[in-house]
Amino acid sequence: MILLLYLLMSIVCFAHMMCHFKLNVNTSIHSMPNMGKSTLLNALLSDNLAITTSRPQTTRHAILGVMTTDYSQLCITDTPGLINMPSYKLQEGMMDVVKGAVRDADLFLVVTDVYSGYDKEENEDTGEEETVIDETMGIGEEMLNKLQSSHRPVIVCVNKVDLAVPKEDRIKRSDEENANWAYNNTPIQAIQTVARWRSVLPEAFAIIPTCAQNGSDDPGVEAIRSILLANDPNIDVGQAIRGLGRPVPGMFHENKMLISDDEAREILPIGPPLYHPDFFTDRTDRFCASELIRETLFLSMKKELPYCCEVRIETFDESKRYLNDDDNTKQKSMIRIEATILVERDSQKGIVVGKGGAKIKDVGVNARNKLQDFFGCKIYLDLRVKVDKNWRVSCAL
Ligand SMILES: Nc1nc2c(ncn2[C@@H]2O[C@H](COP(=O)(O)OP(=O)(O)OP(=O)(O)O)[C@@H](O)[C@H]2O)c(=O)[nH]1
Ligand SMILES: [Mg+2]
Repeated sequence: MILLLYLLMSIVCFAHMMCHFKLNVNTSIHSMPNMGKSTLLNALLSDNLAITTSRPQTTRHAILGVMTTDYSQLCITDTPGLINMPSYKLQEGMMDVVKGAVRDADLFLVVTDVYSGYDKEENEDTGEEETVIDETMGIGEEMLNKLQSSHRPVIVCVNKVDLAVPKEDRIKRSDEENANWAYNNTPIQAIQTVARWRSVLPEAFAIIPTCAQNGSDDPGVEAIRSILLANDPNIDVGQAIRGLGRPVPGMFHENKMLISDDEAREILPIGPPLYHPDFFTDRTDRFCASELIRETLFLSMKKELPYCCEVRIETFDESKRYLNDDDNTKQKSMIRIEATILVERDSQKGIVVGKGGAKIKDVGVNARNKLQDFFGCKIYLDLRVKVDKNWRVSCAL
């Protein structure tokens, strides 16, 4: 009887929410690898859903993050970085993931950095490497054509604006101070990059400098979030834009320096919510656990570890995971995870295991801490390393 009542109440609540719902914004994030897509996803959602490392091609899957407010549901899909010429099956699979996300999106977020749009090329006469302009802004002709012809709204994030601060000044400041300096002084690098994006995407709704690394309170991140949530009467898009400091010419279409709530609302599609308000991601806990271990591996091994590794979760035992709120139960709550790190060669196994097992032990400790933070309970973690020449073939995206 109680269960029936609970069910009935849930249905009524959900139906009530549906009636008041105006928007369901389905947006996907694209760029070349390492520009900060996953960092931006996390900052927009104020959560650490997607792993981020300084290695290109960290993200291998489409990762959906959902944020539901009283007025909208924001569905943001992080995608793998674009690879113009995929050279093996895993990369081909990653690019299929990108194509799927492009097909489904109502709105595109393109993440680029303040130095995008330049390439290195060898001068045929001198043999020296020189910087040349890349007309496709680093995202390749195919993606650029798609953005130009899709008739769907595009927001470009000119990320890593903190790096536009002149080198000699950068060293003396924190990341946040660097970003604030850049917002208030509009360095030439940011002005040029915004202008170049405006010339290739004249219809882009907004081209906004961001420092996604500074998290959800970064003024650039807040400006983008306010546009995506413009349906909320408590959101003031103009105020969020003003928080960016001095306006950069070309930031908005039709030479505007500011946009209103109504203009932002116009680009947002109207529709019922796709997910229950409690829904946060389409990725399972097993997937998140394997990604967090992979992130720890990448961060602790730096360059000596090749890309050719994967983490497979063998056991994810939640029988002692209690989702109860009282402190006593929380303390007893535990998840038992057994995972295998797959590498392609014996030599790679040696690197991951380290001298006397020191490296894998280190990775285990760091990964366990991350997993404990993420799942909010104790973690028992058993890590093994195995050589599997074909893991890339057997790994399903
Ligand atoms: N300086 C600076 N670094 C940033 C910023 N945003 C992200 N990064 C760093 O850039 C690196 C790449 O970030 P990711 O979010 O993993 O990049 P990505 O585009 O998702 O990369 P792939 O998944 O490989 O395509 C990480 O080391 C981030 O910490 C930023 O605003 N400023
Ligand atoms: Mg990523």
